[in-house]
Amino acid sequence: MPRREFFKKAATVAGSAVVGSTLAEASEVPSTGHPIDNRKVADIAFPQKRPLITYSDRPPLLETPREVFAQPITPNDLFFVRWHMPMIPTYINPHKFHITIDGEVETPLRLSLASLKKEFEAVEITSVLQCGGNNRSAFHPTPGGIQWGPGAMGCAKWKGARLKDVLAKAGLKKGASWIKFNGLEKPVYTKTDGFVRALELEKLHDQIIIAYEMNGEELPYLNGFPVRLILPGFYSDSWIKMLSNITVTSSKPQLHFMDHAYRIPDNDCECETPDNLAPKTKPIEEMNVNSLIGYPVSGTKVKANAQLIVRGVAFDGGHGIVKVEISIDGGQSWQEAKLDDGKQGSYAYRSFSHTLTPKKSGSLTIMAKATNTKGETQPFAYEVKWNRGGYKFNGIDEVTVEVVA
Ligand SMILES: Nc1nc2c(c(=O)[nH]1)N[C@H]1C(S)=C(S)[C@@H](COP(=O)(O)O)O[C@H]1N2
Ligand SMILES: [Mo]
Repeated sequence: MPRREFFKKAATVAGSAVVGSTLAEASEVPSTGHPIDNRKVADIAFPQKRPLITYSDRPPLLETPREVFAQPITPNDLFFVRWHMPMIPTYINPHKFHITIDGEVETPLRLSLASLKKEFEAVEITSVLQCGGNNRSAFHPTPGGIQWGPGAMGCAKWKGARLKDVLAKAGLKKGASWIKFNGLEKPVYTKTDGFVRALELEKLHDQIIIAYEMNGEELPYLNGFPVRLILPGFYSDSWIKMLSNITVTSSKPQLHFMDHAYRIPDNDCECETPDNLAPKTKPIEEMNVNSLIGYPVSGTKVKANAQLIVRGVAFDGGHGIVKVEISIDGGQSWQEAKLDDGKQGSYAYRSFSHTLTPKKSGSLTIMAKATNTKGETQPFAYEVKWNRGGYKFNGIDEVTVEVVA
């Protein structure tokens, strides 16, 4: 599409967004249709948390504000929170807590937290945890579900036992093919399906762990104390919190939250339109390439002719980030940002920084675009293919700052 046309199209999209029009019009650079950040943190905080953007308090649905992503590790007390069921246990005694492993195993196990720590090799992995619906509100038309901005994600250092080692101790029976995971919370009505997820045994690998530590501390209660499943590279719908039961099965279990939620169109573009929904769907699974600017945030006043250091994070499903580029002319030209040393590993955030000097006063839109080792990159926000669940949004990020003389 010729540049003119696509900017025209983008302007229409921005104009139709709830909050998009005024800033887009004020800017000299045409907007790409990315929503403007307008979310505010709540006045009150949940236990073990600082105030976060709050969508619901029962169950708690909390989003991390953008400025937290100027750093490559997300602090526990600023980490986002998502629960499906409102009945979350109000107290768990770590000395009495057990996780059971049953089903198609030779020896069913009942492991205490202490034995999980003692009997299995402890491994550590730094990994991004991102909700499949992160940035759902950027889709047009907006799909139903929590209207997340870009902060339904975080990156932490997780420590725990390999799921593989725990299953080996129980001994898998011949014919074992799926692993089912259940947490401790309950639906309000007994007839409502619990949040149970399953993983195909084929997809088990060494870096899937049952974590009891997050950034060197116990997991915050709302992030799954005392243990949760870590599936590096996969969207977090299967990262079961307060994990209390693992059941091995010989066939694919029928589960509401596997068969009806967290699915995308099973076609090449993983896309559909509201009036032409794809007939077949598949689980969302591996994360696509994405990036977010943590500093500056939209609305920040910056000085003309002074250095501005743009900072943020980039990541994908584990292939690794090779490049982050910054544009200040609406995506017509790009400059490569500096990346960190990558020592946190390919499942972690790769942080970037880029120094620029705004010349003119007025509003300035800064965009960031990441590319991974497979050459996969981010489309403009208005180019992102739509799906009914609002999953996997990875449009080029942008913030609009105010340059003052
Ligand atoms: N037990 C349990 N685990 C769960 C969920 C849940 O509702 N219950 N939600 C999943 C989803 S969809 C997300 S996005 C992540 C959120 O993890 P967090 O609350 O630690 O950020 O937890 C996952 N694990
Ligand atoms: Mo999620």
